[in-house]
Amino acid sequence: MFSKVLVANRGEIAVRVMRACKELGIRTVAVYSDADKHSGHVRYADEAYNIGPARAADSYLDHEAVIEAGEKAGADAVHPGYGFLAENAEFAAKVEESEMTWVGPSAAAMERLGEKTKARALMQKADVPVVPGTTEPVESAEEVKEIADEYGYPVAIKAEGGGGGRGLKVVHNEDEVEDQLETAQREGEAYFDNASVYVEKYLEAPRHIEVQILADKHGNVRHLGERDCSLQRRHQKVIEEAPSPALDDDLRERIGEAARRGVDAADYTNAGTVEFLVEDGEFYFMEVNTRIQVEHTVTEQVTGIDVVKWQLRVAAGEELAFSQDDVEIDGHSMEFRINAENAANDFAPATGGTLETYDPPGGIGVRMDDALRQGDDLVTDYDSMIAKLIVTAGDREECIIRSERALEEFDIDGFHTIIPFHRLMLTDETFRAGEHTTKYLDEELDTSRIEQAVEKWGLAESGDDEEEEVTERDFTVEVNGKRFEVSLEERGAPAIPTPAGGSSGSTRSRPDVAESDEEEEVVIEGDGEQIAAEMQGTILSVDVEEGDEVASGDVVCVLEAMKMENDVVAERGGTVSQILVGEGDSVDMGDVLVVLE
Ligand code: MV4
Repeated sequence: MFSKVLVANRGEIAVRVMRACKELGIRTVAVYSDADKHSGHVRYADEAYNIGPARAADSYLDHEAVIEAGEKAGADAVHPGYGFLAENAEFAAKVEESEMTWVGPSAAAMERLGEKTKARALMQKADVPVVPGTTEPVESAEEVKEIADEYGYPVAIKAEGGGGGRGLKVVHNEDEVEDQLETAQREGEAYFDNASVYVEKYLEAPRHIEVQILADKHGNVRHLGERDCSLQRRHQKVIEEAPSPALDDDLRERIGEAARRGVDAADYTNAGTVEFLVEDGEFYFMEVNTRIQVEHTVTEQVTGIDVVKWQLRVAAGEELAFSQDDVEIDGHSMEFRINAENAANDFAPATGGTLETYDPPGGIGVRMDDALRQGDDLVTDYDSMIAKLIVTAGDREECIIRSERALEEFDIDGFHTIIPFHRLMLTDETFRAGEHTTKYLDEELDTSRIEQAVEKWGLAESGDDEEEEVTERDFTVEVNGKRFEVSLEERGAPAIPTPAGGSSGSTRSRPDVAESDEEEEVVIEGDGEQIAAEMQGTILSVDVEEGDEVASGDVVCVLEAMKMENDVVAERGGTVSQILVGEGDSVDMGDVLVVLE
């Protein structure tokens, strides 16, 4: 086994990998950009190396910087996580050529499966059903039309290098062929440096089903069942689950075996995912992801198999210690991506903020994969996913109820997250019935329901948050022995100075609230008369100055409360020694306004 692994990633997946390393007795090396100096994966690692500026291209994507850090640290392997360099065959080859081991499929296997038409041809040969279409790139509109005539419209034109919906164009009739072909080629060139495209029959409302694979270097290939990732928004997965509510045991068995066969034929090692589209009881190969995926967690939950640990073991040459029959799917698991986005504003990512509160859920069936803690600043240079909540239970129904409970417990403050959206989904009939397809969120869900969900479960918003200063105070009160949490909001007024001394017993209590910088501590001196507000209100005028002599009954200031002007008068009289308020100030009942001596 390795003794030291460099994790070429950040955030939750870097911590996830390091946790597996720790359990295997492997020391861990983090790499980080300037933006991640204080990030969770850096804190977690045994040692950490700065590999460059915030921009990913200058740090996490810099092949030489990552390899150099590994060499400096004396690491004997590199784990890429997901994203960044994880599916970069060129980088994998560079690691293979170094002293270090690449924890992933060989660069050659990545290349075999990276190009979509090659992968389709390979799968077809291994008797894995592929979407009807071409296994050779197409070049002309005429070719596209011929294929469409054979299978019927709509057809999809897809970029060879494609992924994540980019370079995917749907053609509904002959008139659209020319434009869409050109667009797909242009996008392929722009995003993947590859203008080559191919054509498939377009399935109108498929489900996205993917199968987790593990393969060792001794010829053993196992599948760990499927995940259902049909709940996607603009090609971003939102909730993933295992097993799929849309498969019966027969289809489940056939799809798992097909994935296993396909990967076997590709001479593939390490972890991988075979993606399928499923429609009308038929399944079709789509592509292979040659990396650990975000949603691997739900597979781990229902199989009890630690996929990341096995990635490390098979990379080190160990043999898979379980047979296909040993793999049993037990219970149900869902993963909720906790993205720092405002679902009510078209899922706009947060542009900054601090985790004022981070209080994740716990208890039975709850797993948190994250890399942050309360007080951290949000790093916005990369993706918006800050954590994953994984909930596991005996069956799907219990999993939904447990997820509602866990999401209700989840307390995050400082920026928006999509927790309200998740809570909406758990009440959504289509999702609860497991009937959603890949077009559900983009084409069918009524977006006003998202706004309502954010209103109901989102950040407590201060009405007009641009202009108004809102001071919030939380109190715990007991009434007849029953506990109540009381939250008071003070709007539109500057914060009130706190009389820190105050012997009269009338100074108000102030629990831990964030004090604004301008606020000064006020110390009441002497033991003369303290004139306090008898009710909460606003100071209309202050009618005395320091040093003034006042007699019993003299007005010292005017307090507006409940739309009435109230004279605040001296009781005993004396010399004004301190004035603690000014015109326009808001005061609470009991606040000391003027002190006499
Ligand atoms: C398709 C398809 C329907 N028919 N191919 C989208 C991302 C890319 N990797 C493949 N995608 C699709 N390919 C055929 N022949 C529908 C999609 C698709 C989709 C697939 C999985 C999950 C969500 C999706 C959302 C829209 C379209």
